[in-house]
Amino acid sequence: MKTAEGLAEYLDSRRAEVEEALAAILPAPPDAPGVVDTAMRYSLLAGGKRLRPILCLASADAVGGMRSMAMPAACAIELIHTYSLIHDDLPAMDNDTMRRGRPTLHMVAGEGMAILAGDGLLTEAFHVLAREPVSRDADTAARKLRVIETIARAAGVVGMVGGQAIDLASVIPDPKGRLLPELDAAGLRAMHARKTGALIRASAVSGAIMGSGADDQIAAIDRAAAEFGLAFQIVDDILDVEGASADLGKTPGKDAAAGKPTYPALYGLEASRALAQECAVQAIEALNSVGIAGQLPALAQWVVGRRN
Ligand code: GRG
Repeated sequence: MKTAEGLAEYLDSRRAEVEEALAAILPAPPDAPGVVDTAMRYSLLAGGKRLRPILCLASADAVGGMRSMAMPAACAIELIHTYSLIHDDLPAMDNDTMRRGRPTLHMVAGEGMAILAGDGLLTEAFHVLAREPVSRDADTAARKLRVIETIARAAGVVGMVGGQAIDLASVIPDPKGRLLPELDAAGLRAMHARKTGALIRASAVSGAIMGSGADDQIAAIDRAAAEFGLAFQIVDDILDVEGASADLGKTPGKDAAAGKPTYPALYGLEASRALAQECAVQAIEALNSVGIAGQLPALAQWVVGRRN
C-alpha cells in the first residue's frame, strides 16, 4: 500500500485532471442557452471532493488501463452526481440552502431553473458517454455500451432514484405528530445501497471496464466498491452529527432534525465508526483477492477517516 502522502498527492493530481475535464465537458453558449448553462456550471464547478470520478480513474489504474479512456465516464458520473444533489436540495425533497459551501442552486436561480439544470446535467452525462472516447475500435465501442448500461442502471429506479424514493417515503408521522423513521437496520442498508452505493459502485466498475480490466478484476472491484460505498455513507451520517458546516459545505444535523433513520441513530457513534472500518477491511480483502494493491485499497481506508 502507498503511504498516506502518496495517496494525498494522487488525490490532488486526479482531482486537478477531473476539474480540467469537467470545465470543458458541457456544451457552451450559443449551443446551450446562457441561463441554463450558468446554472449548470454554478453547481458543477463549485468544488466537491470529486470522489466518484477519482474512484473511476483509480479503478482504471488498478487494472493497468489508460486513465484517459476512463475520463469520460468519470465526468459523466460527476454530472449525474451533481444533478442528484441539485434535485435533492429542492424544497420538495431535502429543502437545503447550502451545498458545496455556497447557497444551493434553487436559492440563486429559482426552483424551475434548478430542476432544468439537473435535467440538463443528467442528459449531458449520457451524451458524453455515447460520444467519448471517440474511437472506431469495436472493443472500445462494446466497453462504452457496457458502461452506459452500468451507469444507467445505477442512476435509475433500480439504483439512485429508487433509493431516493425509499428515503423520501421513510419518515412517518406518529399520532403525536413526531417524525419516526420507518426503516430498520436492514432497510437502511438496502436504501443506501441504492441511493448512494449504486453510483459509487458504477464509478469503480466503469473505470475498470474502460481500463480493459479482466472480468474477475471487475467483479472484485465491484465487491470492494459496495463496501466502500457503505463505509462512505456511514461516515456521512457520522459527520452529519459531528461535523461543522464550514467543513461539510452543507448544513449539519439535518438528518436528526428531519427524523431520518441514520447509522448513529440506530447503532450509536462508536459502533458506527467500527462498522465503517469493517467495511474498509472487507473492501481491501476483495481487492487483495485479485492482487490489486496501490491507491484503490488506500482510498478505501481514506474514506473512513475523511472529515468532509
Ligand atoms: C434527487 C434522484 C435524486 C437523488 C438524490 C445522492 C442523493 C440522491 C442525495 C444526496 C443526499 C445526501 C446528502 C446523501 C449523503 C451522501 C452523499 C451523496 C453526499 C454527497 O456526496 P459527496 O460527499 O459530495 O461526495 P461532494 O459535494 O463532495 O461531491
